[in-house]
Amino acid sequence: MAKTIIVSNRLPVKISQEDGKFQYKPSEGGLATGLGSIYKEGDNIWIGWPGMPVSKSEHQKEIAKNLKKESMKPVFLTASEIEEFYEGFSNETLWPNFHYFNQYIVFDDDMWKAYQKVNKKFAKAIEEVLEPEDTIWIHDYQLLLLPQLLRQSAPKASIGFFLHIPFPSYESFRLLPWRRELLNGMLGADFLGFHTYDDMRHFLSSVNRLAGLGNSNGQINVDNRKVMVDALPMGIDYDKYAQSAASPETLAREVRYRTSVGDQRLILSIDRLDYSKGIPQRLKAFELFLEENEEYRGKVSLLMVVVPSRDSVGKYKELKEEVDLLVGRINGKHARLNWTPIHYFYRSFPLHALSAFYRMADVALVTPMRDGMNLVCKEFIASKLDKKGVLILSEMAGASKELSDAILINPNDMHQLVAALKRALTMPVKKQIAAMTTMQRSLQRYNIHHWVNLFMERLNYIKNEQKALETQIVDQDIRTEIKTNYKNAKERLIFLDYDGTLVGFFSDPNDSKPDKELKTILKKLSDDPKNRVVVISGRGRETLAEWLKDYNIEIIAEHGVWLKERGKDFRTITNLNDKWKEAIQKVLDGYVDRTPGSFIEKKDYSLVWHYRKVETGLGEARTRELTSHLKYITIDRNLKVLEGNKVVEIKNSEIDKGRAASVWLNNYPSDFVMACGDDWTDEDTFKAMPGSAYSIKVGSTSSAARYRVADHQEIRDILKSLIN
Ligand code: GDG
Repeated sequence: MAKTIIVSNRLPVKISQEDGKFQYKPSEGGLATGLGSIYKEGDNIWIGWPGMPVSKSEHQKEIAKNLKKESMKPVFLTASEIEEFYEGFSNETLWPNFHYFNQYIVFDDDMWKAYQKVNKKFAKAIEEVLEPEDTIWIHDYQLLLLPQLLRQSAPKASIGFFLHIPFPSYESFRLLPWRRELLNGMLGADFLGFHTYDDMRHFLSSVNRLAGLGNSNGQINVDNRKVMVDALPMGIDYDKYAQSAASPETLAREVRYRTSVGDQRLILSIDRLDYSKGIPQRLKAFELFLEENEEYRGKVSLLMVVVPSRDSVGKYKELKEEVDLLVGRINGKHARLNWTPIHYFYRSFPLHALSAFYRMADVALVTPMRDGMNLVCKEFIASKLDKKGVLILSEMAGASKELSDAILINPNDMHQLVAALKRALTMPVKKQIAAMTTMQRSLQRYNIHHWVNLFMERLNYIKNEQKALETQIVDQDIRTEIKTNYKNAKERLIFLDYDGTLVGFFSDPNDSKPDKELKTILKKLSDDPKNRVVVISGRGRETLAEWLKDYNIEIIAEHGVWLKERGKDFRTITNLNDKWKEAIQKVLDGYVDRTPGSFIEKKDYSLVWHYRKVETGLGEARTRELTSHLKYITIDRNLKVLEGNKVVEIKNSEIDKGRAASVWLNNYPSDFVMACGDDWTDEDTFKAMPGSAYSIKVGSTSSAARYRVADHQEIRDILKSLIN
């Protein structure tokens, strides 16, 4: 039976050694709870590092055996791998880069090598259990190369990837010497999920710039495989936090803690020790708040939990020292015998203690400089059973996109933060309840289970799309069928689009004249007296007439404006008018003035704005502007505006390739009809074809054609098989 394989750097288990014996404790992380319902089912399995170096092979065997019972499979890392792959490349290169702390990046080839090596190690561990129908869900920045490694060994596998931290803008990502390899690694997945739309668009922009691949509604065509990218904000196990907040153990703790803290109003802050979380900035803001608002001294305390993390990495050690100093300084300066400004804990607490803190807090102060999502703020909201309390949230956290009812702040703006604290502490209860109610509703709905289901649903969706495209592929059987029907036919009609179908794309469109191979194909095909070969293109009639003059070929030019039947001159399909061209040309001239590298192509009944030589991104932005501009000025002129491959074309509405092709279909009844094309203008041709025709689309976007091939070379191969 097909199974699901979850892969993350860490397994959802904490292993410790007591008196030589290994102890296993499930970890309480959000991901572990969310995926718990999946990985424990049937043959499903979670693969990852067990969190400690284990060098002895008998220990490894014992741990593997015990974890197997819990549906887990360990990947053991050596001490140097932990240092170079995990602490090194993952946490000293990728982490700072993805969180825009570029001054902290360590560029080190050995760490990169270790990263590659460990990703391969993970790939091997997966391959040991992987079967063809399995689904693999890979998590996070430590495993960016894994999707592509698995794609190579299992081309048909269903591979999903989720990034838990931000994906940086291209301007940050491009700094990494290994940016292409990393991106290529990720593109091995079928579905890539990010927390926010910003992360998703940053990723798509890097894919565009580094791999030259555009996207349509988040779908990218990677080596003829459809890859989907989407924003899928991770939720929390809402009920777990709500229930924990109501539990007797939590209530008992709250009473105890209250007695110790006294009658203070409480501001709560909980994070892992990390420079991305903005802990020093938060402390300084609290200090400034006390200095500017004397009346709150003795009345408000900051309860700050910092969970130890990555303390063997240099920057984290420095941060720890900075935080210790700041807390010491502020407490030293402001404390009174009966009041401690900051209750600071550098350790972790059990869930019930956290729940008690969440319940007690009047204000949660969540102010990361950058955060992929941030779950703490969501847990705070879920724990507020009486709906009283205020969340101050950094706009740099992914969660801010969902929690717009919080007080949103820029963590670099100290004065805004101080003002936010004042606002939170004076907010009327009614307002607190209103904001909390809205946020709770949203978090209840978009909870962790919803997130897991949606991820799986999206991955299945794109896999099914891929399969649907595959069923139409021109395989050997279809080739044979085409060939047999071709041979048996008495009259044949063959429509061939030119660019993208008979030739590939060149940076200069004048380079795409027929080459030697194409010349031979066109010659043989058009010399056969049973054949009528029609080249049906968007190009101007002069170019086509010149390039095809040596063959017995008929022509449809300018997407159907000009028709040339055998032995006759070019004629237009109807009485077309071109009076509109002057006014539209003026508009286009304005865009050429503002867009270096772009130019206008003038055809008899259409105008084309080309931007293939324009800076990536700028051309696309101008296209959006131009098409919305044209929408208004073409409305009463009977024109249509069409976007193509780095072009925008304006032409009369009554023109399309399908109408032109129908002229041949009506005049020359045939018992073999074939039409080949690659872009949306060819869709009109495909739609005009009779049901028995062989309509063949080049490429993997959706199409009305019956069949599809990967590239123009395959079209040539099919044509060659017919004429030889
Ligand atoms: C990464 C991304 C993204 C904290 N102290 C204790 C404790 N915690 C738990 C919290 C929360 C979790 O740790 C922290 O999660 P965050 O989301 O806030 O931050 P990261 O660890 O940096 O997580 C982040 C996340 O991945 C998920 O995609 O949101 O942006 O950086 O659940 O409750 N748990 C216990 N004791 C503590 O003292 N038991």
